[in-house]
Amino acid sequence: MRRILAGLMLLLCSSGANAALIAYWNFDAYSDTASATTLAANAGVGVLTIVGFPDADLFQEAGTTTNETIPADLLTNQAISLRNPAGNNGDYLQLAFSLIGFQDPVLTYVTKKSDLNGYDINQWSYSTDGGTIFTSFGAAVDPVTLAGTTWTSGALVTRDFTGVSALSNQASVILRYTFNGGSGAAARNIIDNIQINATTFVVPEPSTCALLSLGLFGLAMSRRRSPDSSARS
Ligand SMILES: [Ca+2]
Ligand SMILES: [Ca+2]
Ligand SMILES: [Ca+2]
Repeated sequence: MRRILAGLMLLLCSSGANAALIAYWNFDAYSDTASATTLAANAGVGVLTIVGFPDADLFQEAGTTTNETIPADLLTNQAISLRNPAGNNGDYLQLAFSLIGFQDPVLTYVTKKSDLNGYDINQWSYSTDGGTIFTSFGAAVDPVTLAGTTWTSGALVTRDFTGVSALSNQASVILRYTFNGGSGAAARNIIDNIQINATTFVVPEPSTCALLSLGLFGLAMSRRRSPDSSARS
């Protein structure tokens, strides 16, 4: 009986919303010379900003098709490379976008560090007030160590913000990625194919779902109580 009720509630309460692409960066044609620090999304709507890294520490490097979506990276081998860990610990990149009409964003991207001197404590945080207050989210990312141009499946990173209601239906969402833990000047971290997907915003209200669930719960409780109620009285 309880299983049937749980199934019923799940049916009644699931929004059935599909994930939609909010913003995507593939670093197509990212350039060593005069490296951009502001990048419009290649699909969807969003702006990636790099703060702190000088041009001399920003490069393009061999990327991957892992986590690539439409449009494809025309050069297929472009990723962004962030160097000189000793000089840039504490610097960050951030993704700004709107979640109006959306909730439960999921962030995915591929990343690796060239060697053990690369940034290995990279912390995501989020803001919904235009970038004044940031809230740390999840464990710090220690990217897989991969020398040269190789990529493996271990390079795919996911940060699932599902259930972070503070982000739901917000006009100004910023996800910040702060680089730390690096040493030396030669190491670098490489990032490619950043995606943010989210589901349709569902207005939280005492919905049919909640009322029905309450009713079903009440029914379950009364059924549970009835057989032995005489023994207790
Ligand atoms: Ca790419
Ligand atoms: Ca550069
Ligand atoms: Ca710096």
